[in-house]
Parts: sequence; structure tokens; C-alpha cells
Amino acid sequence: MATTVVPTQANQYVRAWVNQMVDLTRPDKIIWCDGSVEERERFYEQGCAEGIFVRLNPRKWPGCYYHRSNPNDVARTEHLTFICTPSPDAAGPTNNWMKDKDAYEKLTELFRGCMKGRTLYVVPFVMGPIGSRLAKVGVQLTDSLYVVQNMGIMTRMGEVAWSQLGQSNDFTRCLHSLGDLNPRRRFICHFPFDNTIWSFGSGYGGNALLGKKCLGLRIASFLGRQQDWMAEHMLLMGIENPGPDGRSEKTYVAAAFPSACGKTNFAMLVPPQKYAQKGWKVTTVGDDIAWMWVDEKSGRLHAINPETGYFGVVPGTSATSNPNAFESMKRDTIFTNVGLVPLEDGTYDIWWEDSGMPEPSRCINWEGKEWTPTLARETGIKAAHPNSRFTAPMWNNPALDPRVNDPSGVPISAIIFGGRRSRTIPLVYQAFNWVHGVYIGATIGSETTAAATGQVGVVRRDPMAMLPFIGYNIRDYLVHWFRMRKKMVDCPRVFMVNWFRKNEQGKFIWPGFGENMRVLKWIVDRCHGRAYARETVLGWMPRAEDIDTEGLNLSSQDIALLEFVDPDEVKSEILSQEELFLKLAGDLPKEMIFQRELLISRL
Ligand code: OXD
Ligand code: MN
Repeated sequence: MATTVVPTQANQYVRAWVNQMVDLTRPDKIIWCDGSVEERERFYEQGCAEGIFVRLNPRKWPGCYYHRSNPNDVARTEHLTFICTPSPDAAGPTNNWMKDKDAYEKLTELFRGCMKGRTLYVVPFVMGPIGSRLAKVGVQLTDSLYVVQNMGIMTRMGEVAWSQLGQSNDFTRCLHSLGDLNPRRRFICHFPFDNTIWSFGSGYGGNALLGKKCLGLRIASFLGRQQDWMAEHMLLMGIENPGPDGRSEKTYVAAAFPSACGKTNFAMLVPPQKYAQKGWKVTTVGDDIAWMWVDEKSGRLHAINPETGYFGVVPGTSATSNPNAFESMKRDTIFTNVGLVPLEDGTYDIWWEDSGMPEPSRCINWEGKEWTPTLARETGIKAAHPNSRFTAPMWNNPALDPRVNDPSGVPISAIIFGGRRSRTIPLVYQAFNWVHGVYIGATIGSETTAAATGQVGVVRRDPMAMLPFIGYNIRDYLVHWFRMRKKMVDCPRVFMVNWFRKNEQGKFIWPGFGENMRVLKWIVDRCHGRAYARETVLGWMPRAEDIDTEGLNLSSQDIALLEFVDPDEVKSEILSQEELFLKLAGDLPKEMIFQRELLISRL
């Protein structure tokens, strides 16, 4: 078996485990990745030669590559994702469970010899700023070069991980193989008690980039509960504005929205011109995952973004809808499952729906099929898959927050929850207190989209936007949220927002995107004790005049509807939470029941 030189820094625990996994999977070749620029270039060359990547026109898209996944492998597969523990109680009622021993047995048979004729890449990576108390080392073994290159963008990958790990045995063991990409032999298994992830049969996104959802959320949430910190499906952003004394003020907020509710757009919000002129600026710390702990000195919640890149949904992303994302993906980016446009000079361009880029006369679509505007009109065929993605280094983001690399993280003043709701939920309201905020977060509902496989457009309860990502029993997860309050001297204010309310004609009322700044301003002002709010059954709400709507072309009826709370709809909402409450049954933390009772009595 051919192998590159084993890095001297890779410790005995890593070596022993890699040997064991090599014995199981039997690759022809082993490459220990160093994470260097040269290696990255070499892998792209090789990937292009092997048909895994297509190099894009270097003038238009410098350092960018195209990849098309298997059409049966285009999104996370939650029904094939398992928490594997000795007893089902550890996984709880909202996870698929497999007995750990059975899962190892089943997957051992799948992994046995699965890398014959292939190369196994050893990918060491760090999640979180180097030196941060929460920084975690993972090592992913994979037979997918596409995964290696994505991990290189999404994590601090390479030799830096060996020095971060030192002689410790404390690293997440991530084993991954494409297998034969047969969905019937596809399993994403987490072994939280062993700090181990085994993923077989998928090469896409959260199924295969194991630092992201698997380590970054499922394993991390489990570790966080044991070690008194939190791993959340949250973006992190900084808001800079002129404070009351004229000096610049900076406020950091974390926000949780279920998948594909515009989290990346919100994280990269560009303030409308009139705000920018007054000195308002939004900076991005992260767009998907936040790891948070209580800082002993300040007693406040601090957060880091464990990732270094964006794995964002492409369709709909344009220079207008998200200029910072658009800018971020202009170089050194991987595009997956968009339309590939052959150019006359033999190079390639890309295109996707609602890109704001001129529509090509033809392209090869995400399934490898011929696409033309006429075919699109006649048959509805799409150039890009609705869940097609860009993997872009966050360093490209013109609005990157200067503290992304700060090991001590950023202090969080507000937590914002949101969902995609065409009715019932107003534009914004604030929880009465932390416990009420946890109840609001725990009962988030959102209309489903294409980010995960399954039915689109139905309201799904998604506690803290973490339903698919809580790596243990949701009962303990909620208790953990309540308990965290006790560690804080000053806790973040909690808010709920909904950008997606529709009018009677079925049209979105709120313009969204950069205009969300207007809501954010109220939130920031609330955090600093400056904004007015009235008490309602749901929580503290702004009066119509407390949200700046100047220049928005909203009628007074629209504004009234945005903040309208219909007691009958709220009653139906409480009833529809029943599904979640029943699932939790006897395990529901008592605070949740009290909050529900309080809401009913307010009605
Ligand atoms: C994601 C998701 O890809 O949440 O970030 O689905
Ligand atoms: Mn996500």
C-alpha cells in the first residue's frame, strides 16, 4: 500500500486509529494532507484530470471549480442520520437511534474493503480559532477528493491541527466513504460517547463534510452539555453604529433560523444607504454555527464561529440579494450542482436561477442534461438544483468581522430566533425574559424548503432550528438551555423575527434582505435600553412608529398586518405545538409547561 510520509507531529493515537481504519477500508493509497497551498493546487489538478472538478474560466472565476454530485445525492438525508448510543434514551424522541454496537457492526461491513482501488485522504482540521478554549480537533478519513477540498475551505485544515492536538487523544474520529452512493447503503452515524462519526454512501454537504453538522453541531452539542457550553445552529454578526455619545458602538448578536430561511443573507446584511451614511455597518462572524460559553470575567455569553467558510445555497444569490456572498464566491470557491456554461474558448462559466447574471443560451444543468431557456420554459427544467451550493472562504467576505479569529470570541447581546411563516408570527417581538425566550426558541415553526430531502412547504417544529442537529435527548438539551442562564450575570435578550409574513394576495409584506436592518436597529436599541416596546400576549413588541419604515413603500395596512397578533391564530399555534409537546411527553421540562400556561392565560 502506497503512503505519503506520515507527519512526525501526528501523535500515536492518531496513527493507531488511522492504521485500524486502513485495515478496515483497504485503500490502495494513503495521503496525509498538510493543508498547504501547493497541495490544494495539486489536488485540483488531479481532480480535474479525474473528472471530479471542472476548472472555471480563470479570468472570470479565479481559483474556482465546478463539481456535479450524483443526482441521488443532493441534500442532507435526515432519515438516514443516526445517533448511536447504548440506549435510545440518550438519543431521545427526535433523533433516529441505532444501538451503537449494532451500528458499528452494520457499518463495519459496509466499510470493509470499500476503498480498494481508491485513495484514502487523512484530513486533520481544527474547528474554531486556534488557541480558543473551545477549539476542537477532528481528523477525517475520506475517499472523496471533493470532500478534502471543501474541508480545506470550511475548516482550519492541515498541519495546524497536529500542533493544536499535541499528544492528546481528544479528537473527533471522522470516517467517511462515498461507498457506491447507493441511498439504500447510506448511513450518517454519530457515536457521541466515542467522539466518533461514521458516514457512508454520500458525498454531499452535511452528510460528508463531517466538520459541519456532524461535529460542529451534533457531536459538539453533546460535548457542550457535558462541559457547560453550547453548540448552536446560529449565525453570528456584529453591528456597528454611532452610539448616543457619538462614539462608535459595537453589538454582537447570534441568530437561529431553520435551514434555508436566509441565514447566510442575514449574516451578510448590507445596511440600506441611509443607515450606511449614518455609520451603521454589519460584519459577519459566522453564517451557520456558533459555539458559546459563559466568560468567567464578564459573566456574559461569548461565541466563536468554528468554521472558516460558507457552504451557502446558490440559487437566488446575486449581487443584489447578497452582495457580500456574491463577492465572497468570486474566487477560490467550489460551485456544486449549478449550471455549467461551455464558452467558445473551451473554458467554462457557470449560471444559476436568479443570479442576476445574463441567461446563457444553453448550459449543462445540475443533472448533466442539456438546458436552454426554451426548455426551461416548456419543461420547468432548472439549470441549478434548488440546493446547489457554493463553498467560499470567509476571508473573501468584504464584511468579515475583525474578531473572527479572536480566541476569546465575541460577547453576545441578543439571540434572535426566526422561521419562515406566512401567517401568525409578527415581524418582531422580544421575549419577556430568558426562560420565555427559551420557550419561544423551542417552539419555532418554519415552512420547509429544499435544503433537506422531504416535503416542501409544510410547517415543521424546529426547536432552536436545531431539530436535525441536537446530538442527544432534546429534553436534556432544553434543560441545558435553562441551566445556562444560571451561569450568566448578564444574559442576552431574546427575540423572534419573521421576514416571511404574506398578505391576502399571498405576497410577502416585508421587503427583507438589507431592509432587515430596520428591525435589527430596534433590537440593538432594545439591548441598550433605548427603544420603546409595548407588552402583548406574545412578548414585547414595537409600536408601528418604533420601526423605521421611511422609504419602504408599505401602506399603513401592511404595517399593521406585519405586527398583527390574532388571538385565534395564536390559539391554533399553541395547538399545533402539541405535536412537539406530545413527542416529548413525560420528558418535557416544567419550564416549558409553565410558559405555555402563561401564554394561554395571557390570551
Ligand atoms: C445548511 C443547513 O446547509 O442547515 O447549513 O441545511
Ligand atoms: Mn445550516
